[in-house]
Amino acid sequence: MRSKVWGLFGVLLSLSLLAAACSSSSSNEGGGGTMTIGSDQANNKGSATVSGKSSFDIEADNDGNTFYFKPTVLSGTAGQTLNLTVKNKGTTLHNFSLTTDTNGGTDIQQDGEQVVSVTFPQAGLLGFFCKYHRSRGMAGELSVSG
Ligand SMILES: [Cu+2]
Repeated sequence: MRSKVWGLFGVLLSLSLLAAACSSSSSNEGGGGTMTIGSDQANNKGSATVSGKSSFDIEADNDGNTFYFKPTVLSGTAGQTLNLTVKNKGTTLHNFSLTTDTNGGTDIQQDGEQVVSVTFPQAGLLGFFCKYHRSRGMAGELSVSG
């Protein structure tokens, strides 16, 4: 009798964990841990497919000591241009810089947002980062598949 009750509890627990996993993946795919982007080790907060879109929102954020862009990977098409609205949801000043930028990129004040026009590469990936927290994993990529 006792083991039967615990067995049922285990099934219910597994089901609720499954449900949580499904709901969290609906807004963006994957994420978790870190990933290598060029010379950066980025905190991975998932990916989004932006092919065919002309605008998209991403978060520049920090939770405690974890600094990140969410989603971290934007998958698009070769040469695609995209107006990215970068929203600072964190507790400090953040920045959006492409690795090809030579002008220091764009700062985004706390609770503020900035629209940045980006162009996807012809192949491979183009990295971006926050110049203030790059060494803490605040980086991401514009990725072209195929
Ligand atoms: Cu930052």
